[in-house]
Amino acid sequence: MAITLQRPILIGGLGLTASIWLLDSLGASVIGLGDNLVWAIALGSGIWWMRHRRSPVVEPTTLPKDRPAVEAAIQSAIALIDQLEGELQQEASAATPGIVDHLRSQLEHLQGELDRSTLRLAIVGDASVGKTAIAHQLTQQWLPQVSWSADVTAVTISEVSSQAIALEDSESALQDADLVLLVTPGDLTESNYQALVGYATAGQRVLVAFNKQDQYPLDERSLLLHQVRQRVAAYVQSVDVVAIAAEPAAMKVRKHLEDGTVQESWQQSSSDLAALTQTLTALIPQGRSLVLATVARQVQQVRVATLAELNRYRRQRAMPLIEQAQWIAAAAAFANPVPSLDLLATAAVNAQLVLDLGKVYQQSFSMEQAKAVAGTMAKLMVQMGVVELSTQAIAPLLKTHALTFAAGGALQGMSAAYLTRLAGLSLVDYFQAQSLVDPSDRTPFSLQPELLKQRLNDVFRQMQPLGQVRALVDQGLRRLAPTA
Ligand SMILES: Nc1nc2c(ncn2[C@@H]2O[C@H](COP(=O)(O)OP(=O)(O)O)[C@@H](O)[C@H]2O)c(=O)[nH]1
Ligand SMILES: [Mg+2]
Repeated sequence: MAITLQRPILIGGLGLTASIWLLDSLGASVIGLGDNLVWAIALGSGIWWMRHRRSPVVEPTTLPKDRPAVEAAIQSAIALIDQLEGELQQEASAATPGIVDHLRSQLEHLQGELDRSTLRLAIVGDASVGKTAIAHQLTQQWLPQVSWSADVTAVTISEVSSQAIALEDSESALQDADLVLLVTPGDLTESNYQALVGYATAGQRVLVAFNKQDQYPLDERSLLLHQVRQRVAAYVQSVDVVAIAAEPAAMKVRKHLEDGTVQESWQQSSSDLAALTQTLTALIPQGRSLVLATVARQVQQVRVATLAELNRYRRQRAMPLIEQAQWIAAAAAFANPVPSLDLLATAAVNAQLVLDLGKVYQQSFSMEQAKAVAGTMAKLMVQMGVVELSTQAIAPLLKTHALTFAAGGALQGMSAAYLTRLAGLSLVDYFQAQSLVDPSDRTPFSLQPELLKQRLNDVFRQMQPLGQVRALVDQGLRRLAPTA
């Protein structure tokens, strides 16, 4: 890899007299340092990236409700996939194989789902809470007497155990369900409660069946039901929390006979599902909107998956840009140390990098705006004390190395590299968040300094651990100083 200097603004932005001969003369060692320095910093940012990658993407939109809105959401997701496909064509080898086809076929399937007339009920809960018993009773007692409509012609019932969810991460019977019936034999456990919150916040209609009522004394039952209702009130309406006994245990009955003896026998009481079947029956007329909600939720999932791929790919394109810029900043500041921290910050954030990263994230703005962003970032970094902190962290590490060398601008070089990386990664985060906004809702570019500050703060914290800084300095110096 050779650094080609086609970026006059980049050099100009550094405000240095360093020119092409300098970088040429540093030649091989510059490039060598680049790889190791990048590697050292990447260690830290890699961990940072893994963490961020795993955090769920929460779009600011609420799910569409009626059919035209859901259809519009499908069209918008198609447009996003088109965009992904377009961007991937620039460098097809970087794409996850088959991703575009996969996303498209998912959407096609969902388009067909708009007319689905079979409602899907998933019964969820821990082992032995009575899921099978409930499914059986519903199939026997309830299904035969439901009055179907054009919208809903059938209900499929599937059983999903909590263990299966934990193992599978995404059990499809559960993912596909229009209705989730969570079964509990008492107050909800914490893990059940968290699962419920998950379904509800994803947009699923959740019902709670408080089963095995027969295990509680009559006078306690309504109090217990009230408690469960209270616990889930934020996510589930109280009519959707029902008390049932799917398969009550047989009871011992004592009969006192006339001759004074006592006769004992077992009596099986019949199942009591009335509250549940009543709620389910009332939901049948809402079948269409339940199906639409499922489609909307799944379209959203496709959208999130598309954005994830888009962001993965964009980040892949952004990293070499950051590395190159960080690298040039380091070499320049090393050869021509700037006297003040403010200048160091200015040297580290250059408008060309801002512009290039903006392009990767489809943010259109002018060079003037890019310069303004770079200026704002530099100012923020000084204000936040980031420049001082990173310089302070790097300086003592340099003391253990040859003094003459350390005096020669290594501090500035290392700091410039570190700060460029910080600025670049923060911008990537910032642009990534901006790109979640639907392009049609997007106003012309205007920087939101508060958000940018937040990103800087987050990324700085991720890059801070001393081990990372030390690795950077050690590796960097080994390359910069052949005699050290
Ligand atoms: N006492 C009582 N036991 C029940 C009730 N419903 C189910 N059971 C019993 O709980 C046990 C587990 O039921 P099952 O339906 O297999 O639970 P699953 O593992 O959730 O499918 C069985 O012995 C059932 O007879 C109920 O309402 N009351
Ligand atoms: Mg079972």
